[in-house]
Amino acid sequence: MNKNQQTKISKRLSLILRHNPQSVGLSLGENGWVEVQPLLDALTERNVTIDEQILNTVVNNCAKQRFEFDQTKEHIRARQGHSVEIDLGYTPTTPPDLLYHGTPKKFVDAILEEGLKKQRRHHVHMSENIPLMLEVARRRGEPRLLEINAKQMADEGHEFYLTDNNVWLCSYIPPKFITLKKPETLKI
Ligand code: HQG
Repeated sequence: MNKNQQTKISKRLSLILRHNPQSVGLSLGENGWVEVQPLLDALTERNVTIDEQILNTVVNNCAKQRFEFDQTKEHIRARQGHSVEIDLGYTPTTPPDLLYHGTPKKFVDAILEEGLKKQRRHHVHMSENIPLMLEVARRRGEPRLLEINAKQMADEGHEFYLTDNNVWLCSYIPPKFITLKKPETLKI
């Protein structure tokens, strides 16, 4: 299976496991888990050639590690990024002092004014990985980096969650905790 085929399957999995399980006649179970076998059957019925081995390959090779199996390997879910209403069951975790969020230049003014909103997803996504955040920003335009004073936010009672692929989640970030990093300091 080449990279293109893997990307195609990964995108289809994202669609099903984060946004539209009904598109293949499924629904998300508790904490977002879906049974593997019905998922494989549903995809196969829709001419996506996939078996357990291919699914393992896609999940393991995914650079962002978006998906995870449970311990029995009978269930799979997306680790974050959902738009459907689902409780992922994450417990609040103390964040590092600073976190980062990448966004295109065109959104910066609004964000500094209104804060970072989760938009159609469940949470705002942040990371300690600056290059990754810049890559996320680049999806939509000229990248900008926002530094989040996570320690102060946590001290003031905001809750943070950490996924197993090291994405930090939060429901909203008020402007006072956000600093725009100067582009020249990042060599972007
Ligand atoms: C922006 C993908 C204007 C926010 C990515 C972002 C990531 C505002 C966009 C993951 C705003 C929402 C998440 C405000 C926030 N005014 N714009 N007040 N508040 N925004 O896709 O963080 O590959 O929901 O900056 O790679 O870009 O799918 O969030 O630009 O890791 O696994 O509104 O999704 O991961 O966009 O991306 P998104 P995101 P996967």
